[in-house]
Amino acid sequence: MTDDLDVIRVPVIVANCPPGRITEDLYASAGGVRTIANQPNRTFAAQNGIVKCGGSWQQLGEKCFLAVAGSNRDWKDARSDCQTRAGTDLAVIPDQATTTFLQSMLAGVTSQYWVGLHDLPNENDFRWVDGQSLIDTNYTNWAPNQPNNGWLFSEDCVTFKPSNGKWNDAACDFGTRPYICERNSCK
Ligand SMILES: [Ca+2]
Ligand SMILES: [Ca+2]
Repeated sequence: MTDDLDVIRVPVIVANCPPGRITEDLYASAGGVRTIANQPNRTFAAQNGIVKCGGSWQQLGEKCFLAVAGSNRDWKDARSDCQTRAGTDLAVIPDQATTTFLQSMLAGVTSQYWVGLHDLPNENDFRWVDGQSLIDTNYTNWAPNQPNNGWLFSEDCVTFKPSNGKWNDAACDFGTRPYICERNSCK
């Protein structure tokens, strides 16, 4: 046996990422072949820094999105479920291009989906899970008369309505919903 265990194969080229590194999990999900056993945390240099999302994930530029339906959760449990996947959190919608993409990804869907926007620490100071404020992104898409922080319950977590792309603040732990996870396609 003369196999060079450091040789990797280049995954399918479907997106342009900056030169860099990808995780083994992401590499495998992109159709790459694991060549080094028993090193689950090892990262591989991508020869051309290019990788696709893999599985049911949908790609927009350097981002991968996954709509999770059929196992509805409250907001915190939805976020936890996203975070069980490497490098993943609830989706951030920083611009109209992302709104349009998610609308097309969920065309015909009537449910409202949790996304990664909340004002849990400070009322009416909405932040994305990546730390960006709405001033940072300079983009909002609230439904009319939202956010209203509810009536009987405070509303500190935000839903995305695929049919019109609009946001509503909703009670984080009152009722369960489908949700959208996001990760970077290039690690
Ligand atoms: Ca609130
Ligand atoms: Ca509301």
